[in-house]
Amino acid sequence: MTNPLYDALIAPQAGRATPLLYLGDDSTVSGPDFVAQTHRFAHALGALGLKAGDRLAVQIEKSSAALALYGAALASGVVFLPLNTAYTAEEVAYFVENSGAALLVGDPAKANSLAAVAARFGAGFETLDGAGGGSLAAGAATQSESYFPVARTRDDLAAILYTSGTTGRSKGAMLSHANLLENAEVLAREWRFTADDTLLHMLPIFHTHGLFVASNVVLLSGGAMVFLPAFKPELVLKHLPKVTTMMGVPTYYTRLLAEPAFDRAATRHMRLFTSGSAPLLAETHRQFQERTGHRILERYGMTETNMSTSNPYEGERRAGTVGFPLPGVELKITDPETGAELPQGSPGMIEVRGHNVFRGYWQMPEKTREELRENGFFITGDIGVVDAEGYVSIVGRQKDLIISGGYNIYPKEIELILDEQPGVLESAVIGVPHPDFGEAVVAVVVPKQGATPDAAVLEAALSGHLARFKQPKAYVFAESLPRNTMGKVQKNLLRDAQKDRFEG
Ligand code: MLC
Ligand code: AMP
Repeated sequence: MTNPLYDALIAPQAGRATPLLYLGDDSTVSGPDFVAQTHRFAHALGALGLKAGDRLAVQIEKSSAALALYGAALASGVVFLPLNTAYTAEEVAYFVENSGAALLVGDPAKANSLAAVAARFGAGFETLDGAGGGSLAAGAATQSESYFPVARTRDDLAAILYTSGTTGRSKGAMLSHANLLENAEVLAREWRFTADDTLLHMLPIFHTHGLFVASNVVLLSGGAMVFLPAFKPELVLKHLPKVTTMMGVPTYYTRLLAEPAFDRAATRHMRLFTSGSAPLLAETHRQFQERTGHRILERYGMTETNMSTSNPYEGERRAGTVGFPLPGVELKITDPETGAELPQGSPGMIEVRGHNVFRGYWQMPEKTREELRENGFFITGDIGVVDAEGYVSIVGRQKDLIISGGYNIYPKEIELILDEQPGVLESAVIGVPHPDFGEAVVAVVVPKQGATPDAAVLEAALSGHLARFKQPKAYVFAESLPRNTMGKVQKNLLRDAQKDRFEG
């Protein structure tokens, strides 16, 4: 009996002699303890009635227990569905309903609102806090630390990660054991991860980057992690001497460059810094090298595809590019209108095919057909170009998407709520350059005739519905929205008009 991800990521930790996790309070978690906790959670999930294939939605703080719960889902064949801790109860409700989750695990601090959400959709509810306490942990404490993992095939689902849709409704990307395992294997090999590595892990573990790229690669290669709840530049400086590698979104690196102590001496023993989830400015790449002597390795991926391209470990890491397609990944540039392949050097739609490409959107066959071709190529929505040497650059996006500090924000979701507010005729939400977040959300609002909607009132109206990071950082009032002859709002004109708003 086999269970591909459990066998590769979790089981081997039982045999390790050195700590797996170094935590922020200077305590450690050994490999055998991590496996024991994983097993106890797996029993607890079973005791709550979860069976293989059921969905487990979690909105919990990052902790070693949270990682063990992910391991428990893998072990018991339960499909893991992690959610951003910033989501409101209303946002969580959609995911629980859409996925048909059997159980929601939430932070005790939000127990009232989340328990109500779970009850509304017939899911169970348990709690787990950032210190490893809560009802789920209490239920697990008395369970056995031996567990026989449930058999899974490579095609069975391991996780569903929701990614927002351009129509405003999120879609659950179904990821199989093979998707996650093969991508982790390729990344570990390409980036030379071994048991000698310690990764500085400060990313959230509810997205592809922190959970699959960072955690899976380290678990697979037998390395260790300094596992901290969130990114803080001063904690990077504190923990840097203990680690060999770090992964981050571009905001992490621009914030580190603002720290004078982050220099050549502080990073001299590091072997690798990687960046992704959002564009790394060529200027940041250059400054980073000047300050530290290291060239950041930039890679490109998305929820539906895991990682698709990477700059080389050996060879030139070229600023402003995301490198080459990874082994096992085919990438082509096509005409966004016709789907026909374009010649090298022409910008167009990036399409990818390979072991990394997801199995479709959960219970959305039509959406799946729109984006995943029958021949296996996934239409990413990113516009790219391939140079003569094969380096891929992302030069734009066809999807109406804002990436702020590495989080994706879909304008439509915000516009739909703004348009319902009293005094608002219509709105257009755009992303404009921001020195810290890369892009920041700006709402352009057209008042109804005679009305004078107030930014503070609009902000208050959004706050019950949307996570704080999605809410506009500025409101602009306009008499009308620019439209082309087809009646489509010309967001590029709005972006041009607002492009210097946050830049110094
Ligand atoms: C926090 N805030 C943000 C924000 N993060 N606003 C816009 N964009 C963001 N990303 C807001 C909060 O709502 C709050 O608002 C204020 O900033 C301070 O909150 P905070 O929690 O103290 O923020 P901070 O710790 O500084 O967080 C910023 C960050 C974090 C960049 C460290 O956002 C982060 O860790 N991002 C990583 C995202 C990530 O892992 N992405 C991977 C996706 S996977 P106020 O107004 O209340 O003060 C993927 C695939 C791939 O894309 O290829 O990897
Ligand atoms: P998500 O849906 O959260 O997985 O985000 C995926 C999107 O992030 C991609 O479609 C890209 O638009 C963007 N992205 C990821 N990595 C990079 C990168 N290195 N450069 C530019 N954009 C990136």
